Amino acid sequence: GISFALSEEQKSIQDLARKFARDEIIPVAAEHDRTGKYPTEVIAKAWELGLVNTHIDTEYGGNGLGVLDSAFISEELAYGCSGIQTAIEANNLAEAPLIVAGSEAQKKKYLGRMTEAPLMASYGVTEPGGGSDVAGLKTTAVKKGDQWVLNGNKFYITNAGYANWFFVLARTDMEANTGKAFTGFIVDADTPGVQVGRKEINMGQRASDTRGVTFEDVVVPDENVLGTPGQGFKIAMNAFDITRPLIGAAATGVARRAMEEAAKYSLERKTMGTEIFNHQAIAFMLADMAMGIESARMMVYRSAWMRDQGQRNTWHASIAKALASEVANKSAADAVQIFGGNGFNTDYPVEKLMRDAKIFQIYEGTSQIQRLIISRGLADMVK
Ligand code: CO8
Ligand code: FAD
Repeated sequence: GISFALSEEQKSIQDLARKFARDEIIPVAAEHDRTGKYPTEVIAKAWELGLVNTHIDTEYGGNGLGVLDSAFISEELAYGCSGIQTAIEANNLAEAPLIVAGSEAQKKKYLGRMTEAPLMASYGVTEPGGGSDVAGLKTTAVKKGDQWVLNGNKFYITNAGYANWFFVLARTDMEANTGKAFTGFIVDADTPGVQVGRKEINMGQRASDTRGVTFEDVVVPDENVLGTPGQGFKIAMNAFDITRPLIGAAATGVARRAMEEAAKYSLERKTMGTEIFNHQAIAFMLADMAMGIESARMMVYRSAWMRDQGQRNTWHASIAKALASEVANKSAADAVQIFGGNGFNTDYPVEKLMRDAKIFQIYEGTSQIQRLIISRGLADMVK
């Protein structure tokens, strides 16, 4: 039957991540946001505690956590700073295609490596020409003997400046339909021909590292093909079934932070002879935040749990991701409103939350793309 209770182990994972956010992330978050400095030290400490690369199986040196367990961590880390959390989460995304389709040898080599040192990895799908239309990607890989030669440009790749290896999606068949036209590759970052661009200056989540990557005649051995040639699109999509619930969890963390900061402020700030919390217009904004957060978290848990049970969760993951990212944006914008002029000021915590929240509606599939998946699923249900 249904249980909403967390096990003792789940509570301790959540507590560990919550304490880490409080002690190690929150004190440095504003500085990383201001300077854009990559949070190498924070990530190394999180890695020591097992808060990075959470899905890697014990067989390869990891903790083998499920998606639900990872969601507890994502919410807490993002509560501290979603820029730092995104840098950490991007490893999970890069590793997801290997978890979905990697061979024993690939997992041992590339996932094993991530558990031996605090390395970073990147998921390279989006290109300058477009990210929503994955079927329209232009990067190519051509087979030459027992090797592949990759050419193309990827853009907005998280962790690219620090990645030890990349998951890269490339077109390998010009004629085949989408489901068979692409292949996924693992590409070592130090392979000749891999060129990483400058760090992009983003509106929010500024601790995270986003760059373009160029592949010019990059030679990749056959053994680095994920699954079989032609399976790449499905592998890339299947990876999102693992990570979209986690984006939802992170967005929930940002929304919760906004709610708590705004609630505390509203109980201190006075106007017209009373705390602003006592003006119903303010209290109801807070109530809306609570409604959104509780609902978003339930969808995150449900979609994560489904994946852990081996059920297809694509539809639920899209609902969780879209809902939570919209709750985060509304909550952060309302928190700024509740802080008044102080909300607009960088000495207070909520303007950062508003800037950070926006990306949740864009990366890992925009809100429009999630609605495309949700509405298509709905059509299938009633057909
Ligand atoms: N699992 C398995 N197979 C799938 C899945 C899935 N989830 N989804 C689709 N497929 C299969 C289909 O069944 C179909 O198979 P077949 O050909 O056998 O029928 C085939 O794949 C093609 O599917 P579609 O017909 O649905 O393909 P479309 O071209 O219509 O495209 C989408 C579908 C939904 C529009 C897809 O292109 C999409 O999801 N676009 C958004 C891309 C996206 O999310 N990009 C994110 C990039 S990564 C990123 O942003 C990282 C952010 C920061 C990282 C850090 C973490 C915090
Ligand atoms: P476009 O696809 O050009 O979309 C433009 C607008 O049109 C959007 O509003 C979109 O919703 C809408 N639209 C497009 N198609 C449709 C449609 N069919 N129906 C309705 N509306 C539509 N990518 C990676 O591969 N790896 C990463 O690590 C990564 N990290 C990122 C980090 C950051 C900070 C950013 C900004 C992006 C990152 N991305 C990454 C890329 C991200 O996934 C894409 O930006 C996103 O998927 C949208 O693609 P696009 O920017 O090309 O927008």
